[in-house]
Amino acid sequence: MITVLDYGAGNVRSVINAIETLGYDVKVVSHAHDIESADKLVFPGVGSFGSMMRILNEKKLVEPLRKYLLANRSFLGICLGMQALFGKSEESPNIEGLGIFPGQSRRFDIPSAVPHIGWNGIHIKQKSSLFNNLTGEENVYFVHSFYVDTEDPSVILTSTDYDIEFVSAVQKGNVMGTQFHPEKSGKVGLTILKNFLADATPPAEIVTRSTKTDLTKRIIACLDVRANDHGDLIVTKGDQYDVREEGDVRNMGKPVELAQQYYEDGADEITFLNITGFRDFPLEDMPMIEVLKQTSKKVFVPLTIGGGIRDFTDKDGKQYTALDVASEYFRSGADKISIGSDAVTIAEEYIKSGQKTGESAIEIISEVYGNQAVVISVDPRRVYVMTKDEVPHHVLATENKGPNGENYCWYQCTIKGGREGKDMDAVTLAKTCEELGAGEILLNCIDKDGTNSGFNLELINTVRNAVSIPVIASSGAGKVEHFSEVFAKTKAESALAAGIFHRKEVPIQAVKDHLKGKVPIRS
Ligand code: 1PR
Repeated sequence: MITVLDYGAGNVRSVINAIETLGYDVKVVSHAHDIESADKLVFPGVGSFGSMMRILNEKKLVEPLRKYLLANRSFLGICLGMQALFGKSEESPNIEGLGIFPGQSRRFDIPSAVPHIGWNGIHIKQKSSLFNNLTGEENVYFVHSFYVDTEDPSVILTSTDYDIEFVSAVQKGNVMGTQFHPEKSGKVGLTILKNFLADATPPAEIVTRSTKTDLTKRIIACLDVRANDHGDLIVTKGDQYDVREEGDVRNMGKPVELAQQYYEDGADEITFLNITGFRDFPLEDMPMIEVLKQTSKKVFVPLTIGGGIRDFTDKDGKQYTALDVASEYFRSGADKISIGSDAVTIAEEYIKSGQKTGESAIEIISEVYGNQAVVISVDPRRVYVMTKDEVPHHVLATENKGPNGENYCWYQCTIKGGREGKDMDAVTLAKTCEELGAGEILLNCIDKDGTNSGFNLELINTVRNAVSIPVIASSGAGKVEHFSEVFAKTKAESALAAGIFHRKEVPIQAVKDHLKGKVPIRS
């Protein structure tokens, strides 16, 4: 029996699913005595350092945890669960951690994008059983803005390079912690978890890599999901957001099956977009939640879900907040949520008032679950203009001349799946949402969607250069060369595609094979 400490803040379901997949039963801590009686305790920390410690204090779990750890009993802290082992964090300066190891968590202050999101490698520094059956060259999944800075080098189990070399796992005796997420690191992560759960014997030699580690470029498979006219939830795919073909919603397959297939094929992440979420409220439309639950039992890479994350009042007058929707998504297995339409409204209000209210969905969800959990889905459409100052927006010189010979254009944000254009450009939306606490931008392009003609490089460059959070390039992938092109010509951290994967024109592995040797990639 494995005990999992869930303080109710995020996606603990993935950890439980991973442990159960490995054949173990799970008991979730509900009282202090569950910690005392645990044989093995797994602590997946999610959210912010301050809210984690506040909840642990409220639930009177801090002292039992400290006692457990000081007795050198079997423990694995994941992400924030590892950072909790230290005394404090710059994330919440006035809040004390567990203080088992000396040191504190610091915010990355580096030129590269923060959060550090994606697959990176590790340098192993101790003979730890955690890495049995691995070569030391593997990549594991990270998502964090803070890293631990310890005063005791003997606790460092692994380090990772991301502009600086930072501590990515710690171990002292039976107390271990990983900054990365084994439960989201595919088969490698399951091996690491299994080594912990099975009390594997430490190796005689340390296996380690000779070269620096690199954050790899992520390849993301996207599944646009909606009900068809018979009410079945299906994966669909549009051409410039039009998902109907001869009147019917195009049916590309079943959501859970396709997601599992893309996981097996090597996708670094899976994104579900509930594309009618703007009209079908997700907490009434429970099949999407069920899709997520089923997928997270089988897919051990990060899952993002978007669609319908907004405040809502149902026909009986019951009110739901965007945080309620996001929380349900996280509880059901999502690692990140993506906000589309509502982000534009939030940005408009913030720009108008110049005041952060702390109450918008972006601010609240990033406060509770961390910035890295909040993705903004931008759905822009190109609008041509004759001159640079014809409109009060970010206008760019375009290589694709307009129908009347226009040399300039701006990218207009839309809501409701492209149905409504707004008086805001994509750069302004991305920058404003970053300011409000978003951790990543999913940059679609309606003009490119489904065209197979390549990513919109000028749009991606303009947005990526305007923000310091990671950008996912999306829309237009038609062949493997489009992926090498987007990574060579823009600073996008990842590339997302849908149609070519659904139509089986290009397997994910072919994209990876093509990129190998050109950019860092997870094999
Ligand atoms: O507005 O918060 O409820 O979120 C709705 C979400 O649904 C948004 O993220 C929005 O992008 C998405 N969405 C709404 N309508 C559509 C549609 O297609 N009719 N899909 C839609 C967006 C675009 C991409 C697509 C890429 C790659 N899908 O995600 O997967 O363009 O496609 P390709 O590789 O085939 O070119 P809210």
